[in-house]
Amino acid sequence: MDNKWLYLIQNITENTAIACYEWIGKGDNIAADRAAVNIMRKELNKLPMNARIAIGEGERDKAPMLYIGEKLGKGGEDIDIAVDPLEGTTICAKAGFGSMAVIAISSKDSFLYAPDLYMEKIAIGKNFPNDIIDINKSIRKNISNLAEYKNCDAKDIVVMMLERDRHQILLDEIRSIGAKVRLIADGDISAVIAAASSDSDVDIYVGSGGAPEGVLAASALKCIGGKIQGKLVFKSKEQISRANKMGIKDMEKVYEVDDLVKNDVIFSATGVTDGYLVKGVYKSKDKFITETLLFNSYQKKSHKVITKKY
Ligand code: VTB
Repeated sequence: MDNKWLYLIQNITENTAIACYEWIGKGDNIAADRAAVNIMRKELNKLPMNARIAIGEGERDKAPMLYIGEKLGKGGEDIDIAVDPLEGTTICAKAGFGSMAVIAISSKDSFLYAPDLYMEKIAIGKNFPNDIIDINKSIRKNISNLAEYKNCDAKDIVVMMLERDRHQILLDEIRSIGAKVRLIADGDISAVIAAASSDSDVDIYVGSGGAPEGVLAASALKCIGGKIQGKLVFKSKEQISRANKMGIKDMEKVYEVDDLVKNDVIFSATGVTDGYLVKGVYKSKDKFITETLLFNSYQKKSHKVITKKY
């Protein structure tokens, strides 16, 4: 990976966010996602690369997809791409908080090649000892370890999680510990990045969300630091055999950043609607103003880039 890709990728998430602009608050998730996918595919096809979608949108959404295995680009360097053209389609449709256009690129076979399943996740920021979190331990233990290391009370710990029925037991347990829970409607890539960033008050992200979003979040953490552990969630024999065919043998494996993204990576996320990390795209006279998080792992650089485009 080198810097020439940084701005090419930034340009794509910016243009994708701009294409979503007309669908913000229109109540049509599918149209918003389609607009994002179409422009992202068109823009990716202009690049000098021999690229493959390693992490794409899957069957879970039944949305217009950039599908796993799809080939893109004009020819050139072998590259693998992870995309979430519109992370938070419902957020965008409801003009809610925190939708983004997201891409990560890396060398061939760098991203975990996994089917579109759920993944249990736990994530924190950098500069913690390695054993502070353990996805196989109770949430009580994880929060108390974190509080002890931070020299604070468990009641001061801020936990971010998706508001889902499947999280009720986890939520009750966290509340019984007394920690503060910030529930979000969608968008767990942002949530993991927020947990990893020192300029957010979120201490830890927990819960199950999409596995593709887990790989994209790990791409960001590979650049900015922080720790994520993820375990794929299998709900049927069919899902297990599909994963098996994709090379996954250990169904209990705990994936960390370097398992999810093996090599250097570039990550770009442009806000569609205002969120914890970036502002959403807005129009000022005839220009679109966008805010983008642009990270790379080889220089450990993270920028927030504000761009005006016609
Ligand atoms: C999360 C979230 C996404 O899917 O991964 C979630 O980050 C998991 O699926 O924004 P459910 O909605 O079924 O819980 C999204 O909400 C949408 O892709």
